Amino acid sequence: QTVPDPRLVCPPVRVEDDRTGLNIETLKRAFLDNLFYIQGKFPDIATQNDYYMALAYTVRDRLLKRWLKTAQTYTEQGSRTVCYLSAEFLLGPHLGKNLINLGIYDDVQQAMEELGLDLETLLEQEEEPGLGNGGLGRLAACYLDSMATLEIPSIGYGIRYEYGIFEQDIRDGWQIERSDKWLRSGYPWEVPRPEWSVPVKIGGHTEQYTDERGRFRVRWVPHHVVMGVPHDTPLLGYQVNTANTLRLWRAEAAESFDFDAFNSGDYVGAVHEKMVSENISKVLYPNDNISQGKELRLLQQIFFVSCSLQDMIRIMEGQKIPLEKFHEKFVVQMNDTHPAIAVAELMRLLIDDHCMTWDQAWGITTRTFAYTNHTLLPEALERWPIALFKKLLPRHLELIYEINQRFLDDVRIRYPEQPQMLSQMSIIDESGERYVRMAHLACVGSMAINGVAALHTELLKQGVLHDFYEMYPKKFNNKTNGVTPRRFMVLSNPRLSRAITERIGPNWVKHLDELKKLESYVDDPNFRQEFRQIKFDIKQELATYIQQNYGVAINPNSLFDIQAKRIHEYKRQHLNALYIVTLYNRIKANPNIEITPRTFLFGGKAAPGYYTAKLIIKLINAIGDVVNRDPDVRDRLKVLFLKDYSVKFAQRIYPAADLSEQISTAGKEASGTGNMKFAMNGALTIGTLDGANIEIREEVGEENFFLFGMTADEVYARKAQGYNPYDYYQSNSELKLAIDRIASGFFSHGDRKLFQPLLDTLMHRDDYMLFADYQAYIDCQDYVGQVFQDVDRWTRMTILNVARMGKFSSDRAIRDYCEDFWKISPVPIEIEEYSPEAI
Ligand code: 7GP
Repeated sequence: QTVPDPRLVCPPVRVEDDRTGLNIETLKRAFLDNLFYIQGKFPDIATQNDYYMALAYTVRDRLLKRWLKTAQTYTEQGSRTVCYLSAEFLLGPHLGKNLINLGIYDDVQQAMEELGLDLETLLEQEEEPGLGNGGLGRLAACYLDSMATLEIPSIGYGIRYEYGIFEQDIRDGWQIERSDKWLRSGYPWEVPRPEWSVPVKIGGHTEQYTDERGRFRVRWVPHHVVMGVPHDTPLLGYQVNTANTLRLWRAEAAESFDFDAFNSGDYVGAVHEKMVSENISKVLYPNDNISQGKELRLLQQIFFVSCSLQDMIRIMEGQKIPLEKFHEKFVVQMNDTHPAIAVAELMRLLIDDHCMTWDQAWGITTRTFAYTNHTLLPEALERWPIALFKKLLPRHLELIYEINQRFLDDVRIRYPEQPQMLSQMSIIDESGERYVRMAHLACVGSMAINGVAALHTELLKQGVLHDFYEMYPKKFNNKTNGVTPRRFMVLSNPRLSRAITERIGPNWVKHLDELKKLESYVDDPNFRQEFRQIKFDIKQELATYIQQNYGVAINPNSLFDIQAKRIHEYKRQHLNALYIVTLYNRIKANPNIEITPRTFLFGGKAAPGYYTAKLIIKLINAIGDVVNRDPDVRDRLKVLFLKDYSVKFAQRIYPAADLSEQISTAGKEASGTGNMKFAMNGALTIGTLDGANIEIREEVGEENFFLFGMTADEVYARKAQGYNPYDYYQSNSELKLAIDRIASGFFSHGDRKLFQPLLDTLMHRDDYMLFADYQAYIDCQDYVGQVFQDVDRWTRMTILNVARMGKFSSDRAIRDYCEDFWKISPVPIEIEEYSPEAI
């Protein structure tokens, strides 16, 4: 260890009060200072966005002291660190969350008020970085929040897409997409770090050579090089000093690379190269649970993975830790297979760039990585054509062949009499056109493999990853997902949170199990009344919003029945729609029928290329257009599709729900996380035995959960018997009526063709078995309607749901990962209390 130059040892950080102070006067002064010196505006000409930016910078200043102290502590201690590799981080807005985590929400609200500004309006200004599609990306964001809160050293690594998930508009009932320009008005939360840029090689060929010590080596001569520029965002934990880093890579051209073309006068050619390089981080692929197999997507994967692994090596060099200890310094969690190329890339870095032997490199690699699987859907399993792989990543393909050969030798020893195991387990799919199977690479290269809910992990072991489970049973484990109560309760539902804290104190925010204490208030009439009132007020606010934005009047006393998630056939938004049509049919048959008034709300995006999902959106809107204005309905039913669902909007939706729709075909939804967010906010769930629904029901009690439908086993059994949806259509009169009404053109201005593709699929294939579950769903929904009338019973059920959601905090999930295989413990960050007088 060399002794650092004493002149360069950082003295204790001393910055003036305006950058760190947390009292109201200081906050106001700092805010006005930032308005002047950063936004360059005086109040007369400042926009709401200027005010938002001035406030964001004020808050960012207060994060920086904690962020730098965190980085300094980790560096000094050489702390073991989790690197969370994810192609998506769906963060949502930062400002409100940072105010909560700093503990200054109320003071800032007052400071703004004293300046004549409204905090809510400023919070609304923030454009969220929509750098994810749905569950997988949002889970990554919840986990980063929990890791910071639990003081776990961690770095999130991903891609800084210039365009995140598209903005959704609805025109004539159809989804239309608009590009998301989240960076347009400036993004105050990040710090670019060009000095830590790294080169990433693409294409070309490999050459063998013998080095000066006579060793056999391989050199990769790339076709070109792209630079990755890190952009860092601090992520502060809740009421701790820990602020960890999210490091997102932006692709840039390696400037010096095409000097030849430039000098020979081909300026346009040189600029073209630059454009092609920058394309890599241009746009997020808008697919959830679907792999499209596009070249640019593979480029995105190698790009962020290579940047991140090189960055880890740089960090080790900076801390003077020898590279042999890579797996002691870092554990690298792969969020699905999007980063699975990391297994080959780390091998390449260790062998080609750092001269390790194969065995040494493989020993490190297989102690470093862990793989989380997020889906069983075959269309989401990533495979890359060999030809594409060879064109972009010739060296990685060689390494994968070698990994595979050694792996298949093990398989042969293990199963000498079963040659079919070789083709089944091979990393290379050779059944037709040849592919690299990324899940197989991830399994072979990882020390741990997990699913995201108990059922999902079991199904992985029995199904897609069965052979790997047999071979490496100890690698497999379950980590049921969780969500952060800071964003999805404290921030999004301040009134409920306050009511809870008044009864059981504030500790539940960090120890969600303490919500259990609410159970003793379940019979307290005051608490019940307050609980109901909070829900009512929030529903009324949403009703006002809907009136203003959609011109539809909804009744805040009606049952708010909400399905908010990506649109997907397996999630069965159209089963929900069939219930609506069924209720409508009953009203048309008997306008005086007794029914519980309901407001059906939908939200969610369809992948732009997923035609059926888009048709489901059109169907919901078409039904709404008719039902909402039919006088026979007498406002007892309202149906609305709320456009452009986002994290920000989700925060408004969860607190307003009475009923949460979690109705996927059993065995298809790996976990679900919206199910948790709804229940924490006092919605009851109608759901199948799928994903985490099963565990939610176990926790809240079966009497407090509306269960219906086939189990995963029954789904498989029915399919095996030969499932004929048409039989259900013919034998179930309400189902037939509902389908026939849609087919008749009743909801489509007489157009009988419009929904035919959707109805044909249902009647003749029905892959997701809506018809088989239809009657059970209808009966369960009718029962929900009855229970809702019994206000006391309903309230009791909702309180018990909230009280029993402790398990579903992402803090619990992160603690499980830490104890089970991350083997990381908290590193508290000490900050000497700053006092202005001390200067
Ligand atoms: C999702 C699963 O569909 C959802 O059930 C789960 O809660 C969530 O991950 C978090 O674990 N999967 C995706 O978003 C996805 O795109 C394919 O998976 C890779």
